Amino acid sequence: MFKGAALRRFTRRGVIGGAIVTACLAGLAVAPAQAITDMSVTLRMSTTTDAYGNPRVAAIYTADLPTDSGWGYLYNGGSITVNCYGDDGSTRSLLFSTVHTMNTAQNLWADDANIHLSGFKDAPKGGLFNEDLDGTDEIYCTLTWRDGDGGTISRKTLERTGDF
Ligand SMILES: [Ca+2]
Ligand SMILES: [Ca+2]
Repeated sequence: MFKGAALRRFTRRGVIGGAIVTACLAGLAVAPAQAITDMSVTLRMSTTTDAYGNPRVAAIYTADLPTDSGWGYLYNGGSITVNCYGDDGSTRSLLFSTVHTMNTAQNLWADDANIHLSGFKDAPKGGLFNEDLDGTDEIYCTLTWRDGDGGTISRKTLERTGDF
């Protein structure tokens, strides 16, 4: 009898222990990805000259999204839409719009701590970014992250002013 009870206790412990180990392993396997809840963005304007000495203007933008599951989000269809505008008081004009995904651009990638975007759009000076005729052009961008489930985060860059 004693031997049987001890065996049953042992077996019960074994079953419970096994269940705990299984639960822990399952927990590890299905642990939710670190949710993306923030995004920092930057914009700078750069004026250069091309090979023929003609001036060009570039809008250079970045985004960083803290997450330890960046490649997972990108493989599941994560994207960043960049819309850049000229500011005109109560109105604004869309200068360009572009969508970055892992599959169509090499400039959207991840490491162990972040998803990164580094992109630019350039044009001749006096062209695309010449959004006002008074020599003071005001450019800003909104960057919108969309994950594969439809979750979004949007951030607006600082406005950059110059003769573009
Ligand atoms: Ca303006
Ligand atoms: Ca202008």
